[in-house]
Amino acid sequence: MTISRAASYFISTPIYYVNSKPHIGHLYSSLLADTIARWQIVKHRTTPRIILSTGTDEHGLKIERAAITAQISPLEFCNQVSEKFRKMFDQFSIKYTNYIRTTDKNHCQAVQYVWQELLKQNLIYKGSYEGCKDQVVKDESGQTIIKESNRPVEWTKEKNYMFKLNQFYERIEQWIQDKNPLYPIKYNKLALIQLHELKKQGDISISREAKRLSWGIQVPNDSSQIIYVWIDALINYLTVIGYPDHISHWPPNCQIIGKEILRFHAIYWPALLMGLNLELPQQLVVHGHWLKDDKKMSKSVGNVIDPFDLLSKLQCDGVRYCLLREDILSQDANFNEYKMKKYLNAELANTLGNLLNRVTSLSINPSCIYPSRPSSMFSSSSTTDIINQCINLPLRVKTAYDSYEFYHGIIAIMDVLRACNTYVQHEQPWLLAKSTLEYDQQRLQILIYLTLECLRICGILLQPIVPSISKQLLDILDIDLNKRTLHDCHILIEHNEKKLNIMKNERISLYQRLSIVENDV
Ligand code: ME8
Repeated sequence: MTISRAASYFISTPIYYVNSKPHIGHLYSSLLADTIARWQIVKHRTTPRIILSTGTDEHGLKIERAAITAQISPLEFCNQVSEKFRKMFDQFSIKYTNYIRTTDKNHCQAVQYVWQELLKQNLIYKGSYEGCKDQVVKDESGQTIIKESNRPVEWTKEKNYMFKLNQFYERIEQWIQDKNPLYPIKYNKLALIQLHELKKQGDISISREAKRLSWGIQVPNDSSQIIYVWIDALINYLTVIGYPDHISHWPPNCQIIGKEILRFHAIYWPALLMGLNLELPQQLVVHGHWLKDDKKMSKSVGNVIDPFDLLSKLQCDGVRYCLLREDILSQDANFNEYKMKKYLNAELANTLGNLLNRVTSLSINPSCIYPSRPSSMFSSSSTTDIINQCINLPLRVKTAYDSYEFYHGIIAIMDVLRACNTYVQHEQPWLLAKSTLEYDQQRLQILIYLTLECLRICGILLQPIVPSISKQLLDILDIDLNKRTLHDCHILIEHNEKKLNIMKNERISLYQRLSIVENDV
């Protein structure tokens, strides 16, 4: 096995169960990964090679049952739903480099290889599993029932293979304490609590009897057993980088997960990697849940928001903006379409769009020019303020984006754009344009130049969030493709006067205003 170490960045998302169609919760995890990956590109002078993996988790009883209900074969069922996920990612500009399906042949091989390796390390033994195969809840009378079907629980005892998780608890605890690999930081504490709970149970069962569950990957040399779906699923992160033959990048720089799968990623996953003598991920980024009316969005509750429906109303960049505009890392958040539309109107249309429209309008900038840097910059308090805000903005945004708090970055950008709108309003450029005084003309040039500089910087910093709107903006400003990085974000750059890529009289709409009504929720 070889591991190549070119300058690359590997980020993964969970792989999604295909027992239900995609909703915005799934979209969010992959969108977050895509935004982080795009930020790596904006942040670095030389573009790193990005590996962004996402995909679908296709084995297990739930999926077998869903296929029976749909009256098609499990594979046909998986093909159909997996394709919907892929389509969703494509339509929301999620630039994944690897789309993995756990039914892929190379994945099944990788899982069986891992099994053999763990056997060689003497980490797997035959034991028995006692418990319930389904997720259970208590009903109103206090009886334990199966969550999905509401049927009484059937407790089972069967022969299984066990994994020696016991051997790893201490090392995992050490890892969490020393490295704080989970972000937001509070999840390190939670992972330690979960670890202490699990420790009481000792080793874990990692196979199921094939007579109860046939839709899965068989244990090598034992056709009576199927590999536990979570072991199968976690190994996807190895399959995507070419394990076991040639690993193109290891360890992952960042792995995105929803908070409900913390235990699997903070405990089982590092244990497996330790068993394989592989390095542990550098960071696990955990996010909260999208709720609808204070309930977690999920198929079983029936309160899911359909991303395709939203796409037709808000467009790709509109949905991206709304989802990233909300703080969902440290907490859960309600999805509220009315609020989202208000953000879009107030920020993308009225603040960003409006500023560009003003500075390119016929009455202010009739020849549609991006002036060269004026030789003297009047140091009035308003110009100094805009210049200072633009100087400070890149670092503010970098700090926010580096901590995956994209909403903080967006707020900082909008603050500056709003301030710039106020500056324009205050300077009354439509009057300056009519004046014949040299002083007024200079002031107008400064205003146009500063406003376009401000838009250029904001456009660069918005690239990870709204890639197509920022591309449109930077193209209009005629910014070189290789001058769109964080390092190009300093204000007052020198360049020759140039024409904006916009026709006279053309109205620019970076984002169409949306009509909203009060009860449109
Ligand atoms: O757990 N809000 O798959 P899954 C935010 N196959 N994110 C949400 C969400 C919500 N309401 N609902 C789902 C599985 N997600 C396993 C994972 S990984 C090796 C195997 C996101 O289809 C969130 O990232 O239930 C969550 O962890 C993931 O989808 C779970 O998707």
